[in-house]
Amino acid sequence: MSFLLMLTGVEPEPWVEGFRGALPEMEIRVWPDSGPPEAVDYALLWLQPHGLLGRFSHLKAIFSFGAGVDRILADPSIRPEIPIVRLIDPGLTTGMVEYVVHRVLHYHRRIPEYEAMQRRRDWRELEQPLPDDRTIGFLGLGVLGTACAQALAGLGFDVAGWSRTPKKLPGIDCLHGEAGFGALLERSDIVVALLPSTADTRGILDARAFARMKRGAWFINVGRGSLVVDDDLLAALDRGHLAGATLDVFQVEPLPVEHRYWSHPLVSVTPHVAAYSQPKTVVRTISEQIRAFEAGRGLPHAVDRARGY
Ligand code: NDP
Ligand code: OXD
Repeated sequence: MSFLLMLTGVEPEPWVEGFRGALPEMEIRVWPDSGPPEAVDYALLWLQPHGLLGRFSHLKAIFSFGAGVDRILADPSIRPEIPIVRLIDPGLTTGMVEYVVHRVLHYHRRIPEYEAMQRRRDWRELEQPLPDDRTIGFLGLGVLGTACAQALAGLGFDVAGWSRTPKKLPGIDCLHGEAGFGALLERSDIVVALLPSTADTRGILDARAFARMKRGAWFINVGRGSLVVDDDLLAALDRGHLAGATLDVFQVEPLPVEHRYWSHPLVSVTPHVAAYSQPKTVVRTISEQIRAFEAGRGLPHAVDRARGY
């Protein structure tokens, strides 16, 4: 059996070492050294060049190196019957919770204003609302959205979330559907986008959506760059409707050097690092799924291609 790692921009050594230890019966190969294509049983993909997967005629399943599968689903060379498994991993979830909680607290505790005051040598105390006076609204209440929402509810924030299907989660006001989308935007002081990129979500954060957000609200995008109409976000920031944005994901990555986001005074940019896949947890997560699949127990985290996530 052979397991092919096709990981663009990722140092392969720790992954090869990890999978060799966890799956000793499997030959671990690193693309482009895939060996005989018909011998490849499984593939692990991150930012794979499109068009190459068709030649692996005996592929049993594809694993995503990340939680988002939009780029894998867009590859026309993947046969429709091959299951694609998204990553649900404790390390990934921890990273996302840390990132989102950090950025919410940054805005909640008025750190951007204190930083501006420091530049003016201005020593004053600003009025500080309590967490339950702030509403944090999550677009997306999946594995990651729910973990972040629960962490912030645990800190005392008023938390709401929006999903495609109705949900009940303790301590979180769960909304769904068209009406729920507008209601969430209108009541939130900080909006966190943690949606996948699908036919239904691309461009969902446009001028109309930003106009529905409270004046002075903050926006955090850790889902996908394609959710946002960039010019509309920049316009909402420029006219002072939004107080600031934290962006970890972009339409084009790496973010082009000339993009306005890099230098906008109200925008914080990070290079798609909110959550990160690490061998320490991910090797075990994926190896256990391969073993379970080989034992006939299925692939519970296989994505629904029609739904797009
Ligand atoms: P999940 O699949 O667990 O959750 C997706 C959520 O989005 C669900 O609540 C789903 O609703 C909701 N959703 C999907 N489509 C719609 C829609 N049309 N209308 C309303 N809600 C919708 O994904 P994860 O939580 O694991 O990850 C979310 C995304 O985060 C990933 O797809 C990826 O793009 C991004 N990500 C970014 C990372 C980074 O480092 N910046 C790292 C990891 C992930 P329902 O519950 O009803 O199905
Ligand atoms: C992603 C990830 O899907 O980093 O963006 O996991």
